[in-house]
Amino acid sequence: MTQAQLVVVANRLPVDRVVDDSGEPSWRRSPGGLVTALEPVMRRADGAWVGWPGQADVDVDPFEFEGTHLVPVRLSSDDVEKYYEGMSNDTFWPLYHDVIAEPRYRRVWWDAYVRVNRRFAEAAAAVAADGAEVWVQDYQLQLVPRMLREMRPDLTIGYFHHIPFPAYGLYSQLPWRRQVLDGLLGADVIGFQRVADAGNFARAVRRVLRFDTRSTGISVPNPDGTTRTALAKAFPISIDAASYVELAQRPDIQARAAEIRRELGNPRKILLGVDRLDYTKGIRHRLKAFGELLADGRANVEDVTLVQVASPSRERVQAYMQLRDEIELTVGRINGDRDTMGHTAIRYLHQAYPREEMVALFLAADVMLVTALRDGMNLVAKEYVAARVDNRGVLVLSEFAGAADELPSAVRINPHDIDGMKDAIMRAIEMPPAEQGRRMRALRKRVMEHDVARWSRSFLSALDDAKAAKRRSDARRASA
Ligand code: GDG
Repeated sequence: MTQAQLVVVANRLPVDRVVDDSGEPSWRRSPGGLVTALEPVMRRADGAWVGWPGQADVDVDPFEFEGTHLVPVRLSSDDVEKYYEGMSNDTFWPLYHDVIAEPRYRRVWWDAYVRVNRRFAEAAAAVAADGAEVWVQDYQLQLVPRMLREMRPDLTIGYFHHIPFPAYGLYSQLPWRRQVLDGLLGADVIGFQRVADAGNFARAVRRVLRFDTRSTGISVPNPDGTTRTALAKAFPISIDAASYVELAQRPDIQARAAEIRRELGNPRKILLGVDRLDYTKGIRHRLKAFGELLADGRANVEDVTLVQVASPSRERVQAYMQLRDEIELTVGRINGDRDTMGHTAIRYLHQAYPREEMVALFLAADVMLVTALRDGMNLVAKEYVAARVDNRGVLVLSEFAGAADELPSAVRINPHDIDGMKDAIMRAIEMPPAEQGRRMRALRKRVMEHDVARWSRSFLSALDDAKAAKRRSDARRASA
């Protein structure tokens, strides 16, 4: 049985199951940034990755994949419905994104969440070597740190929260607010996207559990009456920036960008939105602003086109079905009112594209619209910036996306302020090349220097420090 020195625990394994023409199933690395960031680390550390393979009711044995030991966790279709679609995506997701949609609190979902979190914790406990480090990812697994600590007190445990942590006034709605904080505090290092998220978490801990917090340290009582300090701090995630540069420099992708412009009828300016179709992303607000600019005559379809890629997401959750209907109604209305035979107002694409096509779109887009109402980070903003090797293009960025903390040279907007957003879009459309260049160079400097490898290094080095501190305190206790 494999015993790993570093174990990643995430809802999904870093691979997708694909079936070739002859019907043979195999595994393909999934494209995400987390996977790219951790791959070299996992190879070096003899790492293991615990996660769901993505299909319900399927048993898969542990297997090796590109230097990583993969440990599949089985989910039944009932688990998927209650733990994943229910508790994770219909309770935690809306609650943690400031109740943009109404969270549903269902006790049967919570029971499934506890049960499935325990299954992940058991799988991690079984594969971790003595004294290993375990890194738990995201809101689907908030109880795993505590469960794992109880099963395996020798481990050093980290947790990273990819989405926002809300203000206490909202968090306090959660019927299981105490259990979730206790679950997270099983970790030695708890990472957040923004300083504000870490602050909200510490405040919730003070209010609900009455533990002392000081700067980034939280005093957590041990079962034996002593206390330990958990670190709760911002570690803003990033992208594999170099790989975007590489794609953006490829002649075939640059040619495709030019072709996209031609296919759209050579508008003077192309605006672009790329999002999972999710109510947190502010797609409706963006459409409203753009629709009004056309109606006011400040922009016209011969001149300006908005390309909106809305990749399919969580299609079995009610709120997402409704959102899709609303967006498609709005797009249909605007296009119906404004299109000409040769030009469209909004080219709406409810599809997922390969990364090459995404980068071609980034290169074709004069203005990138990131109008999230709430977003942990928003990697699309960073991907656009990394792809603009020509130092051109304008990023319009919501102050409610985590990325806004790091990217002050973007054109900043409050997506709730439709007039403000319209002015910002016009400013972006009309921005002179010299100003575009100044801003884009500053944005690129930040993204190129703070890439995802740096993010994982900095989190893992905090985990190493926690491990060293733990060894010292274990030694002290043994000699006392
Ligand atoms: C969560 C948090 C946080 C999208 N459509 C296509 C496609 N994408 C890619 C993007 C980007 C990723 O998916 C989306 O990442 P975001 O960060 O923008 O948003 P979430 O999915 O909500 O991610 C977020 C993130 O976790 C990391 O911590 O930043 O705040 O909500 O990489 O490019 N990629 C391809 N085709 C598509 O159609 N290839």
